[in-house]
Amino acid sequence: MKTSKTALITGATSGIGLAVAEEFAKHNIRLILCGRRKERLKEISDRLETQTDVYTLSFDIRDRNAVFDNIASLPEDFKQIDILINNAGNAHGLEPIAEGNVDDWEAMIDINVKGLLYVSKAVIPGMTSRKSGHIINLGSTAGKEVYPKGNVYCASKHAVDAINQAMRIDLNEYGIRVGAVNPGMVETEFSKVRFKGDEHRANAVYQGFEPLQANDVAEIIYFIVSRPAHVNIADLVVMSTAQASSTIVKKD
Ligand code: 8X3
Repeated sequence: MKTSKTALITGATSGIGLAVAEEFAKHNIRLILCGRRKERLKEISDRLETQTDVYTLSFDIRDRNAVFDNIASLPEDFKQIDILINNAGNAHGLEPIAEGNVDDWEAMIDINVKGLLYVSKAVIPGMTSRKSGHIINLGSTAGKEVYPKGNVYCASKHAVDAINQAMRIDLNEYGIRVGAVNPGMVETEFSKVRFKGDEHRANAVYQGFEPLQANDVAEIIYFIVSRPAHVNIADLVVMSTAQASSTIVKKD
């Protein structure tokens, strides 16, 4: 008889997703770790298996069939997903709308919006049939306000905000908890991806102030999932103390 809960985490190979996996492992939550990078998944799984049961799924969240096939392939003892952490998401580029790269736009919409929907569509039926479950959608301060050159990234995170609200409404009758965590600037590979590997530009984003670390967000997510069953943290915004909005950051 299974006693601890099972969580599926997307984007588990780095940043907030990895930190959540580590935090959950400490608390003995069983893990299904999803990501594109097989070797990284293997390394992480080898490390966390000393603390909890871990199963890994390697797929590209943009590939609809791969999402459904992989989640359907889960072995019997990992099929019951109690907690879904919709974390996978990226920014690609930071350009004014007139100069934006269409491939970047598509990648952000495909990963941040469509990928999140595919995974949710694959996981939610198990939750509705059991009439229980907890979904946490990783939004962003970029889903609460729009900043210069953020255009499509902000649009994709505003979509996550809308989907989070919609899920909470549509899943209400099943007793499923749904909530979003919307972080501001977190020092991860986020800016390196946004600036296509330009470390200098990426590092500059987090210089001159103390940004959030992935672990700060992971601890909050564990707090959310460990509340009593009648408590649902519906929507949470977290920024470093130095940050007041997307464009106001107190730097040294
Ligand atoms: C990350 C927040 O402001 O760097 O989602 O785009 S921001």
